[in-house]
Amino acid sequence: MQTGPSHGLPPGFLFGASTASYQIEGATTEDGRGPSIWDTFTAEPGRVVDGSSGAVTCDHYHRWPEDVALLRRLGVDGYRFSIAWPRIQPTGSGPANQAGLDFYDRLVDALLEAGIAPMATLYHWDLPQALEDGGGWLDRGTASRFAEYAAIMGDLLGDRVAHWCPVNEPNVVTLNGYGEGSLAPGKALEFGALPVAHHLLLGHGLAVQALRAAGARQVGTATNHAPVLPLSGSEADVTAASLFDALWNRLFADPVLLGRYPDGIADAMPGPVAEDLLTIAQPLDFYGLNYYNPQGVRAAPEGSPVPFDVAAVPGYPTTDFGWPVAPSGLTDLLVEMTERYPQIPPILITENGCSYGMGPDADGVVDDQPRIDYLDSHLGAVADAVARGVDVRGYYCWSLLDNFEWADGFTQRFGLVHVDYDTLVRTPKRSFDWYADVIRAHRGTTA
Ligand code: IFM
Repeated sequence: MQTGPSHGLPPGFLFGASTASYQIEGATTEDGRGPSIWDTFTAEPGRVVDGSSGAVTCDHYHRWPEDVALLRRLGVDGYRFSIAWPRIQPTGSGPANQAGLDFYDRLVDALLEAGIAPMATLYHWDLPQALEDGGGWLDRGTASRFAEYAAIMGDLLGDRVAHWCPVNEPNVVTLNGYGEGSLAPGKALEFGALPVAHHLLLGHGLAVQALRAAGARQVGTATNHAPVLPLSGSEADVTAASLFDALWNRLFADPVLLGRYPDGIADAMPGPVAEDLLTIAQPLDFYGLNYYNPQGVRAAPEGSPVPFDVAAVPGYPTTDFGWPVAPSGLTDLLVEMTERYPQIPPILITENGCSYGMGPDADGVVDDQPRIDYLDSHLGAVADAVARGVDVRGYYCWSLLDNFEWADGFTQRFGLVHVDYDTLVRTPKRSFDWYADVIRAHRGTTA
């Protein structure tokens, strides 16, 4: 693994940082924004470990000029943010809310002015509550509403946004949001959640078409992937791991990249599946991939609602979230993706990062050396994959800012910038300066 200032990544490699609307914006009741499933979910006692919500979080809605200035100082090539659908269409359909359009219009112009290429995600989990009330992603109509919303955003920003990611982590929405219920909308439907996957995929395909019709340049994905490892060599654990791999990784990548579902899954899907798969498998300009760690899987005990148990893979150091630090998993994943899908377009790492809880010391310094080590080793892992022939074109660190980490509230800090949630003061951490140096060194060595 090659580490060090420039990591030996190819010339033109993009360095970026990522965020998401509900996790950083706050201002959930301002300027006509409608309620989202995350406003509802966080209001239910016991859903979020610290009882918090995204009502204020980093207050990016008001402090975005300061955040763009931070991005400029960081020197990134690109910034991945998400658009809050309920700011654009407060009930998920119908005419656009001008104040919502204006917010993203200004943000994109400011990024371009700072020399930063905007990457926009259309759906990073904040579904308008009105759509959920009509069935949410269990309802095919939500995919059509999503395409209408994509067309609105394509018309507004198609000429200025460099990269589009229609749906963030459809697997997490399906499995955690509708399958086991730890994320909004908090449904525990087990295998009854499979139609959600189909409608998210259909929404992705329809949105790609709508964005292209509006003149969008580069359209891709932002899918969470993980190498899946059986926790023992037993036949039961190997079978359970293979099923989980099909659900976590292949359920989304196979339809998008191969135009078919993994064996046995198409029958569980609603609607005209064969026809829908033609829509889902739109050609893409890049494949956006989010990686954090490998997943360990063992067979579940008799009588469990699903036949697998997911657990941390032992033998690795862990982040403050308890997630294994396994950079080689990223190399393995990238190599495996290109072996499984030889026609995969160029890959962008749309998220990678780690949670460590350090705050400012008496001198105001946030010494987060473990984050530097994590990012360094994962950039090295990307370079290893490139050396093995994988076409990776960029890396977006999760996250620019500490932010609202969903059901874990404010207990996990993923940012290059520390946020004091009482004062909203931003303090760049040591990892911020380190990442800025990496970007500068890369430009210097490959210019
Ligand atoms: O914070 C999340 C992000 O919203 C989606 N990908 C994983 C991150 C860390 O859990």
